[in-house]
Amino acid sequence: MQKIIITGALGQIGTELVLNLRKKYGNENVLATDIREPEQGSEILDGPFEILDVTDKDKLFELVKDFKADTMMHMAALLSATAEKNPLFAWELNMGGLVNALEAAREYQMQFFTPSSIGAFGPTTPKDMTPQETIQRPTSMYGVNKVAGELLCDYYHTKFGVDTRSMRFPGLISYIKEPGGGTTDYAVEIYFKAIREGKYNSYIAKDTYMDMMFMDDAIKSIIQLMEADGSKLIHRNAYNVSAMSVDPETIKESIQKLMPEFELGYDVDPERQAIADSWPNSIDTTCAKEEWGFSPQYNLDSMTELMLNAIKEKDK
Ligand code: AKB
Repeated sequence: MQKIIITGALGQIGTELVLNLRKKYGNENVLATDIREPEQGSEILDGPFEILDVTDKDKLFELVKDFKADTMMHMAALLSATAEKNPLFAWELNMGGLVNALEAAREYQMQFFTPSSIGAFGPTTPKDMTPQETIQRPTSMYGVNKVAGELLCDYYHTKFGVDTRSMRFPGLISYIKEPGGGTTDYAVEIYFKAIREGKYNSYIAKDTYMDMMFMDDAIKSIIQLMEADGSKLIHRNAYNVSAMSVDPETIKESIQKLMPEFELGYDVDPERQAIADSWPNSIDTTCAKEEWGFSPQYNLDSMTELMLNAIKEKDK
């Protein structure tokens, strides 16, 4: 990786990915793109930025060519809850954008990364310690997009020799950029509300377990996977990765260790709950560990401490 183009650079993952890659490879070597302008004064503007709608193939090709990119990180997509509200648009954006990005990777011989998700699993998938290779019959549009995306990335690798790599992200927890439109977003909101209001009403029910991971671990994992020896990657599209399996009560207990006064209530949203119910309780990350050394640093309590302190700092 020397010249990297990132789509969806203003999203939850994209924002931190751009900042980290620029630290490592130099500001001028990481081109951030998004469908909208960054806010004035945003750190994203410390390096190159271009407006890009990923369904516009010509513009995408032109940017890759002019920047002489050797790596594409395609992050632009609608998340699960938003995709469910407008499934046809989600298909056009998530699949149309992906195929354009893969075509650019093929044409300009770029290494390629795009995230998959625990959303690629469905209600008939084994729920606990979900294996790397298993039944994938998701019931959400987002899940359909993710499974099709995994297959398409495999196809571009075997058919055209594109160096595609991916992982199935769990809910990602961060304080720099809040997520939007996901099912796992409650696990970020809970920390912000804990600091700002001392209480939170969860739209996900008690006893609904899902995998989560701190954003720093996600970013490190992306770089680690991209730098890994390609000949060792058996399951390149896409690896199960996770750092913890939690329900809202587990996070509450972790917060209460530092803020005993914190209160958690429930106001369950049936749409997002239905998506969560169709996803695994926990996934098995053995293949990622064995094939490229996946090793997350944060557990629930260390992440909770960092999140609460960072949000407090941010609000000062
Ligand atoms: C979502 O909830 O849609 C995402 C995901 C797990 O892919 N955070």
